[in-house]
Amino acid sequence: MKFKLLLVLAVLVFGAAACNKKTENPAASLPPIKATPTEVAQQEVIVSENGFSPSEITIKKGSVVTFINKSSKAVWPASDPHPTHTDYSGFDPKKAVESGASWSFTFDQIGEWGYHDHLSPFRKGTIKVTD
Ligand SMILES: [Cu+2]
Repeated sequence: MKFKLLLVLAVLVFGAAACNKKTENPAASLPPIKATPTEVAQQEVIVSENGFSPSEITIKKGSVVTFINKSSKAVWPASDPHPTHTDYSGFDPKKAVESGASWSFTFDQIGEWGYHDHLSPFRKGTIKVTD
């Protein structure tokens, strides 16, 4: 009787183990993707009362630019032309970036992108995206 119970337990345990193996994530057995830090660069643009700094940057395609609002008012970095932002329509947070907050955007289109602060359009900058 005791042996039978053990046998049932053993079957249950092995059965559960087999099930677990089936649901295991197949990606877990793949080799890890190597990080290529040279391909994805990070660039910061500070927004202050004086505008964007640096106002002109050159980055590689796929780089991330983070606009950090260090001014006392909300800012809204967006692609030219104002107010439609159609040159590079994705380059637009679609809302204001509050004082103290930041907004990041990945530039994956090659070109020279003029931009402005949608809330104070006289503040301007340029981001050159190269291959
Ligand atoms: Cu605008």
